[in-house]
Amino acid sequence: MKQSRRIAQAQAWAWAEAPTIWLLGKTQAGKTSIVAELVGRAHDQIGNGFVPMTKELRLYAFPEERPVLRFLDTRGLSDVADDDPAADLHHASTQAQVIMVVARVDDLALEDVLAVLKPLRAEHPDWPVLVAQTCLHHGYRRQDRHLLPYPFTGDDNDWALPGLPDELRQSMLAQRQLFADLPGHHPPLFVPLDFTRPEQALPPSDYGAQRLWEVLEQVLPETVMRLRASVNLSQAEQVRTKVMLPWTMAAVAANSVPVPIIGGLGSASLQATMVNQIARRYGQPATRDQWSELVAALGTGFVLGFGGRWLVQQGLKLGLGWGTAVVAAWTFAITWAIGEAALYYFSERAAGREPDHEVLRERYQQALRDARRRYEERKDKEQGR
Ligand SMILES: Nc1nc2c(ncn2[C@@H]2O[C@H](COP(=O)(O)OP(=O)(O)OP(=O)(O)O)[C@@H](O)[C@H]2O)c(=O)[nH]1
Ligand SMILES: [Mg+2]
Repeated sequence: MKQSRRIAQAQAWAWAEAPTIWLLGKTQAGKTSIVAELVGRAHDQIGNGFVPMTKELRLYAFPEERPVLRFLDTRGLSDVADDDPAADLHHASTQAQVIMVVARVDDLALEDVLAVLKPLRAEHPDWPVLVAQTCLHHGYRRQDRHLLPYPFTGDDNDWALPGLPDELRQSMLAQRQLFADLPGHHPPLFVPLDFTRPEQALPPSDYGAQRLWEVLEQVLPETVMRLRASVNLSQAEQVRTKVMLPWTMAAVAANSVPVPIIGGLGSASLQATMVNQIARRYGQPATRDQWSELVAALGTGFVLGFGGRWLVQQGLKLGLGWGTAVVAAWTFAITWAIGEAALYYFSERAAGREPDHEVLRERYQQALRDARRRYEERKDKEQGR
């Protein structure tokens, strides 16, 4: 993905109050059921399996009082055949940042869905696409039950699962193949699930819900951070989750090592943009003077210390290329630490106090240590999955 695109995406997510996930699918595919399961509302809007139910676009904020995520439930596609769906679809496409296609696993007639999805993905190649493959038990024989614990990973391993009913294997594979030539940077993420009613006697009734949350976590890292910390976020925490984390992740993804710090912070770097946004959050335009003070306060330790030493010892001596794991960890740590320093600096200014340079340096050093741990934890968690 081009760096400019990544920046634009990070910006969009950092600025959006809560990212919106668009549920797209044919009528009675299970869209509203997913909303109901994830946000705990809309149960009365679920259909009977035959007659189209959802009649208009509906936005569900989650949690309701302090939304960090929104689900945009839309009418089933075949339901809009008699009138023009273009306006609805256009409206949805301007609201959402993530698409969740919902399809019954045995439904291979997805032309209508793909006709909407393909041009959309061509226009926004970096939008994550999830495909919820619902109603798994449609591929079961009478005696089959859900495989437990939930085994699906959404990739080729799914075919080799012991005990997977043949019919389900075949339809799941055939359905995934329909998405093979979807334009865009990444293939869709498939999540098989089955949200049943108690009388269907297929426990658990939320089969696959946990996996769906995990996949959302993968595509919306900063959102999930917010979700976890959504109760009573202090302003500093808000800056961390809404500004620092997305920008730090963008810096890692874009491989944007903050080298320019050696000669002062380059104004075009992702880190500089992050600092400007932090300043703005505190109602403090980051002036040239403030920039100089911030960099000067960090001192030679900042310029030559962690970063400089690392560059010389690791980067140049060992000839490590950009893009290695070490560089990623370092980029994460230093970007995060710059954010912490800026957070302290501008919050003090906003409170009408002179930032204490000693404290500023301490914050920076502490943040470097914390950030490295934070990064290792993230990585371990991802690899452990
Ligand atoms: N067994 C099972 N039933 C499901 C699943 N998802 C949905 N259903 C059932 O399918 C029917 C339709 O579900 P809805 O969630 O209303 O589907 P929808 O896509 O919102 O439908 P429209 O609003 O009409 O477009 C309901 O009877 C649900 O209980 C699933 O994963 N497993
Ligand atoms: Mg519905």
